[in-house]
Amino acid sequence: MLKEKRILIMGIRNKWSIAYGAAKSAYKNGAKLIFTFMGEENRSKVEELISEFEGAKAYTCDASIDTELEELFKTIKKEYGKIDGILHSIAHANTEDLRNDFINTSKEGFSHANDVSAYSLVATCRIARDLDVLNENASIVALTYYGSTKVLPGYNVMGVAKAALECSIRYLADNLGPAGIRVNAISAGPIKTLSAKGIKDFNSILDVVEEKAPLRRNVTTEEVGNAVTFMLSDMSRAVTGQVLFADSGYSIMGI
Ligand code: IMJ
Repeated sequence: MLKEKRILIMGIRNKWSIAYGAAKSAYKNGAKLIFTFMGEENRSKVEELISEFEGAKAYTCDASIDTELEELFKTIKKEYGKIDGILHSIAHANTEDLRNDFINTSKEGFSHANDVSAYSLVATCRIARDLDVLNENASIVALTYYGSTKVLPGYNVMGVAKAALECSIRYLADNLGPAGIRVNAISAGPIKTLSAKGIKDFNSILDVVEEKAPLRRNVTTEEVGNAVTFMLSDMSRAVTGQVLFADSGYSIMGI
């Protein structure tokens, strides 16, 4: 599905990352991969992780800093020319904001979560477009979660940030549509990634999905990755501005 397509995967950390599951799916489907990760100190770990993807290279990038995005896309343009797709797999909130009641979210914590998790997509799209890095028919995909529209214990300010991300997807899809560029999100079911570590009662959330979701099971990063591959591929050519749930159907249930 992604033969000859060059795909940038932003936000890989370890083998449990959704970005890694997506990379496996994209690679199996013929994509050539480029990665970004946070923190130069993680370089050797990430390089080892992506060594199974032939020809893949990794660049550090803090997507909440516009100048780092500019450097990244300048480098990509120089080394590869234009690209065909981007996966945005980036989110962060301060731990105290996921532990305390939402009402206590500080102004700084609120803007940090929105900066890193939502605005970074807007900046990524704009800077990639302005530097002419995106092929016509390029597809941009972001990851989101059910907590954007429903209250889940502890999701708090991340829910607000995901709501901003999903709404940004619609406005970005409108702005980039005339250039043939699509913007969509995949809403993944809960998965034990590093981003779920330390979240209290996470196991009981996984149990509820197993019990209540139509498919009666949780999802894997590779399954979410397959939904990402579909959105990155020409099979979804007519789809833009949408949120597609890869969640065993959990989100359709009323009770
Ligand atoms: C995160 C918090 C609370 C409930 C949660 C999650 N549920 C799920 C997640 C039910 C599925 C994971 N998720 C969808 C996220 O978007 C996580 C984002 C996140 C996680 C952390 C943990 C460590 C930290 N900051 C974080 N920022 C964002 O310091």
